Amino acid sequence: MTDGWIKTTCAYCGVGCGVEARPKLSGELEIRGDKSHPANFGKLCTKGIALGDTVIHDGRSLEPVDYSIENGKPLDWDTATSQVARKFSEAIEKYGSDSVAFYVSGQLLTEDYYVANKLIKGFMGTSNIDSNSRLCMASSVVGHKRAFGSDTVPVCYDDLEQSELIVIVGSNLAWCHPVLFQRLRTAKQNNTAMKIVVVDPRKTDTCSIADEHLAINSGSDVSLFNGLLNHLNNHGCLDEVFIESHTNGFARTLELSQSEEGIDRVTGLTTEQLTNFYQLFAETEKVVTIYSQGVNQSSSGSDKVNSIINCHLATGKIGKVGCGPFSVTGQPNAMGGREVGALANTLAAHMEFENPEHIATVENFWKTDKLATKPGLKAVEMFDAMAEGKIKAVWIMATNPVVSLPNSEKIKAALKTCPYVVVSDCIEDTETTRFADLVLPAQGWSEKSGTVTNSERRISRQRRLLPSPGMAKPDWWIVSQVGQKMGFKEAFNYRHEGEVFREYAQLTIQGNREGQRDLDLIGLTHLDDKGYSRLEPQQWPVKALQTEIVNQRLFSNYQFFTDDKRARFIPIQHASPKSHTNDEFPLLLNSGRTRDHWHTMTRTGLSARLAEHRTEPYVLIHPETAAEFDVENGQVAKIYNAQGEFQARVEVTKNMLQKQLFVPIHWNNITAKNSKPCDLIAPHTDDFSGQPEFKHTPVTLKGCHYHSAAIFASELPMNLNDLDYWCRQKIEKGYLYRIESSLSVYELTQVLKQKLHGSEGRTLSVETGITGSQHRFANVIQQGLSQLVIIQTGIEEWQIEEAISDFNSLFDITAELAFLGQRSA
Ligand SMILES: Nc1nc2c(c(=O)[nH]1)N[C@H]1C(S)=C(S)[C@@H](COP(=O)(O)OP(=O)(O)OC[C@H]3O[C@@H](n4cnc5c(=O)[nH]c(N)nc54)[C@H](O)[C@@H]3O)O[C@H]1N2
Ligand SMILES: Nc1nc2c(c(=O)[nH]1)N[C@H]1C(S)=C(S)[C@@H](COP(=O)(O)OP(=O)(O)OC[C@H]3O[C@@H](n4cnc5c(=O)[nH]c(N)nc54)[C@H](O)[C@@H]3O)O[C@H]1N2
Ligand code: SF4
Ligand SMILES: [Mo]
Repeated sequence: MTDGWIKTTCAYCGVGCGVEARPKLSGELEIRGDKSHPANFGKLCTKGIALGDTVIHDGRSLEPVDYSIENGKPLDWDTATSQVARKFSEAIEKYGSDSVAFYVSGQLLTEDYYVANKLIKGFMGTSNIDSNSRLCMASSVVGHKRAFGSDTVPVCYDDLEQSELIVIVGSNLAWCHPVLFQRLRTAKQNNTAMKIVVVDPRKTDTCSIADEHLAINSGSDVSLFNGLLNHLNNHGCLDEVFIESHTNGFARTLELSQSEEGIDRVTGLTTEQLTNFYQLFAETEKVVTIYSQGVNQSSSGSDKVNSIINCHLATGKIGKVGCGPFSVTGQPNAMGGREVGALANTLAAHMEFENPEHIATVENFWKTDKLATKPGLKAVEMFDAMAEGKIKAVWIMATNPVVSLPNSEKIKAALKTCPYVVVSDCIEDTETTRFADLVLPAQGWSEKSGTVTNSERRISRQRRLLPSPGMAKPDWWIVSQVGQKMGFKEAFNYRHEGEVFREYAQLTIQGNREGQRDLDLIGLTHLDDKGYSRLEPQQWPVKALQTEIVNQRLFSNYQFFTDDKRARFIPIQHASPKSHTNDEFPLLLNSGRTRDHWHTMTRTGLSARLAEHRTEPYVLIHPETAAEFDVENGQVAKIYNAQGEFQARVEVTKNMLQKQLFVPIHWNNITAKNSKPCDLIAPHTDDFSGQPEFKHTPVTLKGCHYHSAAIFASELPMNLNDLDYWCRQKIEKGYLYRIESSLSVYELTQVLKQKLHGSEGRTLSVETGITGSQHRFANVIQQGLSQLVIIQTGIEEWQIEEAISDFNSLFDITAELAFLGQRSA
């Protein structure tokens, strides 16, 4: 921490890169990678590098606002938190504890998460707290608990570099965990014997380092890995000593996998592809299988996870250097949420409802007689119950469910039905805050302070870098205030986040003296304020404060967290996804991520740099499918099914399998017209984990034949919902809208001219230039050119680029007339 550089952790993915930031007098942040951080050793990806672009205050939620009053009434914190306490208490009194719920997020810090879990499970007496991690990691949690008796990620990043074969299943590591991907690429360059196999229906950028890409049919991973288990058995490649000494359930598991039929047909792979992959796995000593949402987000997600773990157990490829199954986490603190236990079906700190001793331990520790003793509603169930009127008060923190949960219409209906909806967010206008009775302004990255845990169980500090705007407060503080006002003064009397962390660390050691549980932070229980403030990254279990970088892998003693300390094989069989294509909806919709955007774009949508990689919602489609459905590259197409519709620009590519479509999850009704995949996705879930099937939706598609197009650059966001198609891109001096319309050029010109007066009536003059079929006009306000519009029958990409640069560079010049004159000359 020299020269004003402050160490913190990236706001985005589960790689958990160390960042150094230096606030400038202007309020901007300089950003660089932290060379001493064991996750990234100084490297950052595009999103990490652009963190400084996103600390601007555009659209921030600045004060608590009561929206039950027309147009919203600003409240002070005391009134706002008293209202939440009163409404939740009233609901509990009248309808019982299970009538209230929290829906939280892997973007909370561990301290926030801990306090929220403590309040609802410990003092409101219900386990109706679930997290967006249900949409993300739940199947892995089930898989781990079934196999290991605990939610343990056994490997560390170092294992990737030491491995000889990396199997990447349902993960676009190159875009979603870019620094880990870079580390892997370097490791492969340094060790030419290292092999990489990618298993994904799509050919992604991750395949750029792969020796083999297995483009399996969507949803067929269990069949692939059951086939592998059989191959290992048939070719004498099992580790029989390991199976015999450290596991249970092998015979039954093998038997069931032997009944797996037609693996080539189910997976769509050739016998040669299968055999090559199976031989490679069998012959290689050190294998890591990385997996992510192509595995988890499936109606057989938990089984996919166990089919992978089964193969690692059968060959003893676990607990050893360079070996193991590796579920990479998505959000910066997905792991922290699992640790504190803020999921509906876990109690706290890796303790479980099924164990009476755990319940007693938590009850004593929290000094409460109100502890919930049974699991609560999982995310999809929670919103179902809400739609049925069973939830009377809900508090949503750091997640945007109207965009990210399946069947958006149903989520909206649920929120409308719920009598009291509180949303804590940093951003004022999200699709979810639009349904809130009360919006609470939360501190965001760079303002908040606490800890996060990355994919390799490494706990790092996020530090405060900048003052928070308006009245924004940390989530743990807001929840604590409500806890105190509900009458639990003592239990929520925290003065700062360090106190919360210490208490959480203490909880991890209760009843854990003999190492009964994997999560043990004894080495952090005595951290004083200075120690917390200076805390360096710590990889759990933390038996003693780590003063140097450690790389620990769990299960190296082959002792698991089951009663008999043996790992469990889970017998499974391939099951088809819950919905199927048919004549009406013959295409399969897959959804996922883009390199430079993050989820619902509330953050990355603020950076012009990040917007450049992908400027518009797109749909990837195979050339033959495009021809069959009569759509062309660059055309806007409509994708639809009985539930909803979606628009995006067509990108024809051989990287897709035939009859499959891929769309990004980022655009939504704030940033585009009808470009939200969850409008189409049904809430089918995995029976064990409750995780939704986001990657397998039957749909169909048709091209849109619009008559006119426009570019609209504007200093301020616009409301264009009356138009057929629009999407928004952040540019340096404002926003760029791409528009397509079924109106004629003339008609669209008239409509868009009306929009010029949108900016608070500050218009000084409107100038129009028409050249040939091109209509061009601008709205001039006081000091600058606030809007620039070009309308034609079609817009070319070069024209857009030119318009952006015109808009950015001419922004400060008052003489727009000269500009327009020049352009039409
Ligand atoms: N740039 C960026 N990075 C992110 C995020 C972001 O929003 N943007 N979000 C973070 C979060 S929260 C998460 S959870 C992670 C997600 O990280 P990933 O899981 O890597 O991302 P996705 O794009 O959702 O899906 C991964 C792949 O699964 C494939 N897939 C679909 N169906 C199947 C199948 O049946 N089998 C197999 N084997 N593969 C299939 C898809 O084609 C896709 O390429 O990313 C994290 N990192
Ligand atoms: N179709 C489809 N849907 C998906 C997925 C998919 O692959 N396909 N993936 C799923 C997965 S894995 C995930 S993780 C989810 C992500 O989905 P969401 O969690 O809904 O997405 P975000 O945009 O990250 O929402 C975070 C919100 O919290 C706010 N926020 C940020 N920091 C803070 C903070 O410190 N405090 C508070 N109170 N608010 C904060 C942000 O402004 C934003 O509004 O999407 C899921 N939905
Ligand atoms: S890899 Fe993930 S944690 Fe690292 S800089 Fe990129 S987004 Fe941030
Ligand atoms: Mo996620």
